[in-house]
Amino acid sequence: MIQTDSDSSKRVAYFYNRFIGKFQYGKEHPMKPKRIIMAHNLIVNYGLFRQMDVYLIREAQLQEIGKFHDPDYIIYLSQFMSQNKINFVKEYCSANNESVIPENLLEEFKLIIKWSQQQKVKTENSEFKVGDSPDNPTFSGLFSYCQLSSGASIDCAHSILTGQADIAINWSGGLHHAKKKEASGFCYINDIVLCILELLRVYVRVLYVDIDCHHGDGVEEAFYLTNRVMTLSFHQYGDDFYPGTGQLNSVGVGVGRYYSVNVPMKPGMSDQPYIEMFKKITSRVMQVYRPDCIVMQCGADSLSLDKLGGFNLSIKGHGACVEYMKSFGIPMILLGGGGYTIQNVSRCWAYETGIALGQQIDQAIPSNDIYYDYYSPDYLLHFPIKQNVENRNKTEDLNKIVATVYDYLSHIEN
Ligand code: TV1
Ligand code: CA
Ligand code: ZN
Repeated sequence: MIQTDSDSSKRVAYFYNRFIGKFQYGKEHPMKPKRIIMAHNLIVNYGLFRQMDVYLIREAQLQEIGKFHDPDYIIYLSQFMSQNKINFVKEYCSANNESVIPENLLEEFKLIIKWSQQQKVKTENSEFKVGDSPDNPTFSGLFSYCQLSSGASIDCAHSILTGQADIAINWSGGLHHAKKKEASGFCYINDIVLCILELLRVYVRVLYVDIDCHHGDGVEEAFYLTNRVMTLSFHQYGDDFYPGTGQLNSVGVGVGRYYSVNVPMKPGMSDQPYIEMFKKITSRVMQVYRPDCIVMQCGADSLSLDKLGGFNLSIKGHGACVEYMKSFGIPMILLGGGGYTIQNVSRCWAYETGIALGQQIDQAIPSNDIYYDYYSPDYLLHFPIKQNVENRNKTEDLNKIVATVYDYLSHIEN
């Protein structure tokens, strides 16, 4: 392990709960929560956990989720927890030959009923379509999964606000497509919006940076009308690539005008041009916006060889973006997101946990890792990127994007 910066004094809070990795969207579904366990195992086996404050993720409560989401939608989703837990309890009771529901679960059910009555939730809900699209299936424990993912992102905000940490990490968060009352793109509850809303209780300006290969539409939409959050997304765009939003000229509305920044790119982006774009844009954003805090969505589907994304970044290139944002020295929250070639996702997030700690972890994957075989044939941290990939972005197109973004940012008053 090599110390890569003189500033090793950054306190890092890391949030984890092994239950998250146990949920399943479905056998064929590209989103695999197991990658969170795999990343965690690397983080443990590389010895990184010893240098961080490791916190157990808790489930966000209904009223916390209600700070952004629609009460009817929350109650609708919560059935996928209750049913699961009721089944669990039934199994538990029959296995133990008992007929009583454990006290804590009973309390939980009572709270849900009480909250839904307070919120005047309609009982007949047909307007929500979760489960209709294969992207957003209903699965056992779905709501618990959402509660854990968002509980961690909310607690990331708290650990920053209380001064307990300089950098807080939740690799199970970053579900940037979820809307106020709609699931989309594998995302049901928007942990990022909930995290930022918590930060806004104290901070005046929050910068959101999204390097997932997809556009961060849910976060952009939530803050489209405000100047207290600047959303900045780098993403693949065109040829019906999901979700189809995030054009260069989507800049925000009203007082939010020019506080949404989009960097749409064609497939094939490799390290050198991507990092150059990233630095040119984020340096100007930092200069004009001067945020109090950065929330970074580190979706790993922008890596080479991803099953869904078409970019061609190496782990070092992806990590260079995280390192660059860290170099501004203001509080930062790192969240996960997409990433569908799971052995590369875990590699990437372990490497970036090292970056948060100012440490460069070894190239050899620790041989005691339970998932060691996933890292064959080389068993190395840095995988070779795809060769002979054409970057379909011309230098002049990229320069034009930078010039346009600079022009938009010039409208922001200092
Ligand atoms: C079940 C089984 C679902 C196999 C979904 C890829 C699947 C996809 C599947 C898939 C798949 C998408 C669309 C189509 C819009 C729909 C976490 C017209 C092999 C943050 C979400 C991408 C990305 C959604 C999420 C996208 C994130 N691509 N196989 N689904 N409809 N949906 O295109 O940004 O990474 O692909
Ligand atoms: Ca993005
Ligand atoms: Zn994505």
